[in-house]
Amino acid sequence: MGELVAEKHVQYVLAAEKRKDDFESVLMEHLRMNGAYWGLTTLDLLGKLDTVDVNEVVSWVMSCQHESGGFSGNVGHDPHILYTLSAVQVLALFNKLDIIDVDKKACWILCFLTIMLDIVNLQNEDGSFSGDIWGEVDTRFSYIAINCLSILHHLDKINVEKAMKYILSCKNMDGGFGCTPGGESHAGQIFCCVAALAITGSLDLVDKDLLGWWLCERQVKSGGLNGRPEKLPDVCYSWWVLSSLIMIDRVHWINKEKLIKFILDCQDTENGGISDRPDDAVDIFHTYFGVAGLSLLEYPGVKPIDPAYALPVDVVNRIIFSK
Ligand code: GRG
Ligand code: ZN
Repeated sequence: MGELVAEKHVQYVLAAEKRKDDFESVLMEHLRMNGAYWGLTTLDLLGKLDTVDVNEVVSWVMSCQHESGGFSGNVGHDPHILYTLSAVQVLALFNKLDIIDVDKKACWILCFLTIMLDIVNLQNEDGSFSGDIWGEVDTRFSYIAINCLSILHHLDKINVEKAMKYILSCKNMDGGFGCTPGGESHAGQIFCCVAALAITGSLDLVDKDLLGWWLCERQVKSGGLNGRPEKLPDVCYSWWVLSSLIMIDRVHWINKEKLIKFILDCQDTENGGISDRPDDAVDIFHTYFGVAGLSLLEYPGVKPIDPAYALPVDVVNRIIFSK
């Protein structure tokens, strides 16, 4: 079995941050905030976050905040909860959620209060969450709201009971969850629902054996995981499926060695980066979820990541559990 070419992946991520005009960067322009979270978390998991200019990143993140409190994917774009979580996660990585600078104290408090208010306003009467003012509802947005508010220590500002009730209304007979009630079970949505339940301490509401069975059935012959039956395996499901299995304590139901091999086989060992499947083109999204998957698999040299918050364990301990 090959090895993780960690240093090559660090170089790949650092180069991706700088590229602005190639094909992939143009496609990524509107979701650069997500890209920043994927790239910077990869660097942190590989112990290389200190190679980045903190002030430059933090001031760019703040330049994407809107009056509503929410963040956009890049300067000049519309805000959406998808980017607000990435922005909060990047600030968390750099330990910028604590007010250290006394002069800017009032400004930071205001910034975090507006983020909190923006998210609270996105909760609907039935407990679900919309992603922005246009109103689309999805269990992804429930997870994002709950993760963000937990990081900001403001979970008490929403109706958590209704939020959990809505998530449970998206549970299917097969044990999985969809994006809205009646929606097909999909590993990505399952991660969102299980992580939201984990953060609010509600995992006892899940049938762990039934869901665990559905999730471990996602492992195919090559060792990789797919997102639903009859689909191709993809490195990013090493995150969506594995984190869910860990949260419900059923990770021993899959073959970890075979999954490690599948992820390592998706590396570009020459230029760095990880792809969705062996021999495909690499990208920053799959590089992050490949490394994060290896972190969940306790691969040597990769820092541990928290399966619910999707942040390194030391960051979560500092923010959530030290207060
Ligand atoms: C902080 C980790 C983190 C997440 C934030 C945005 C979000 C919350 C979660 C997304 C969950 C999700 C729906 C993931 C799935 C992504 C994916 C690979 C979609 C592709 O779906 P299909 O149906 O592909 O096109 P398949 O694999 O089914 O063929
Ligand atoms: Zn993928």
